[in-house]
Order: sequence, then structure tokens, then C-alpha cells
Amino acid sequence: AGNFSYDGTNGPSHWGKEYKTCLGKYQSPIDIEEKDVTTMTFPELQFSGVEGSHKAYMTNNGHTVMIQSFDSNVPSISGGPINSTYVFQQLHFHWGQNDNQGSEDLINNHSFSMELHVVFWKKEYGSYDEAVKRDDGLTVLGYLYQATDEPNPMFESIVQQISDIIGVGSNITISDNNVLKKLVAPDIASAQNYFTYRGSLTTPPCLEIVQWIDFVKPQHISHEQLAAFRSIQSADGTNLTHNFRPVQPLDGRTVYRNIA
Ligand code: BO1
Ligand code: ZN
Repeated sequence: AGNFSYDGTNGPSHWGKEYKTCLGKYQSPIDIEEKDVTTMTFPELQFSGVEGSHKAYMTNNGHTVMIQSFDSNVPSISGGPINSTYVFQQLHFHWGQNDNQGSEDLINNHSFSMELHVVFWKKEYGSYDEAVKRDDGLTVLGYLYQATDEPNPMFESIVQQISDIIGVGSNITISDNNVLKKLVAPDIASAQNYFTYRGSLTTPPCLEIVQWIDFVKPQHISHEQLAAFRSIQSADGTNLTHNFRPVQPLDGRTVYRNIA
């Protein structure tokens, strides 16, 4: 168990053999077709504890670059399509072999170059491990990134330190204590403009426990910054050149778009 990859005999089309849930009806990612979405006015999506500095660390777990916080005072979200408070667990990235792909969710069948996932668990369940046993256990914020020539200053410190986590299992303290603030809510002015739908973890065990909130406005990252992510190694020792799951059937689910 635990050995999945993005190619070959452990690739996405084989995940369902070991992890039956990956063959379920509410899987992520999906293609969001704007002509098919249902508009809705949700309460304001609110972010707490994002401001201020957070000590954070960054890990190569063999599947992605993941960032977690040492602090007990971590960000949380409430409102929007979720009817209680969800607490920050971790954030991580998905990317492609080239800049024309990499995002997991697609919009109008368009791939973006990278996707940032910010993972939160339902506070009333007491812990992440308990929350993942419940069908409303997690909310994940999805931010889409388009590759450009201009670097995004938000990524400067992370990109510099990716060279210290090339090997699987490497773990370093992030020098920039503002990383969480920058990545949990990179664009607060556009935070009420999102798609939302019910889906799953996009990796094994593909649990169908996620309220997805995908922000409509793409952010940007430079070609060079993006290339740093492709330099980390995966479990088999080769470069993790790509780590996005292909889109899954919508199967009658409704995708909503918030109209603030
Ligand atoms: S994602 O945001 O849908 N790409 C996502 C995917 C997986 C996880 C969180 C968010 N976490 C996984 C861990 C596994 C663990 C599982 C259940 O959660 O990577 O190690 O088994 O806790
Ligand atoms: Zn993810």
C-alpha cells in the first residue's frame, strides 16, 4: 500500500485495483464547464488567522511539495458553501511535464500550468485523522496558476528552498514566515469568485469527503519558478516531472458558482 505514481503500472488508471474508492462516482478532479454551472449566492467565505507570521516546514513526500505549520495557531475558514469551521492541515502543489498542463481541475477543458491545494479539516471532528473518516471531513481550496515570464514574488522563498528537498522524505524549515499568509489566501480581493462541488481526494485513497472550492481567477508563476518543482525526486528515484490526476466523470453532480 501507499505506492502510487503518475505513470505506468502504478499510474492513475491502476489506482482502483488497490484503492476501490478511486473508482467511485464522486471523484476529483473534474472538468468544470462554465455553461453547465448553477449560480448561487453563498454566505461570505471567511478566512481567520491568515495574517501574521507562521513557522512552516516543507517536505518532499514523494508525490508533491507539501507545506505544514509548526504553530498551534493555524489559519481556518468558514462560510461560503461550508456550514462550520475548517482548520488548516497542509498545502501542496500539482504540476505538469510542460506549461500546457499541470492543473487537476480544468475550466472549459482548459488546463493551467499548476494548481495549489490548501487542505482544511472540519474542526468539530477534533483532528485531521478523525475528519477523514467523515463524508464532510475536508474542504480543499484550489488555486490555478498560469505560467508567465514574470516571476511571482510569493514563490521566491519556496523555489529557492526546493533545492534542499530534492530527495524523497526531505524536510526543511521555511525561512520566510509569511509563506502561509501568501499561499492560503493569495488573492483575497477575488476570494468570493469561485466554483464549488462535492468530490474526493485526487490521490489514493481517493476518499469522497471533500467540498472543493476552486477560485475562478488564475494566479501566475514564472516558467523558471515552475521548473523548480519538476526537479524533486519521486519514490522510484526519477524526477517528479508531473503529478496531476486526469479528470474524472461528473456523473450528475452539480457544480455551483458563487455570485457575490
Ligand atoms: S488533494 O488535495 O485532493 N490532492 C489531497 C490528497 C490527499 C490528501 C489530502 C489532500 N491527503 C492524504 C494523504 C494520505 C492519507 C490520506 C488520508 O490523505 O496524502 O497519506 O492516507 O488521510
Ligand atoms: Zn492536491
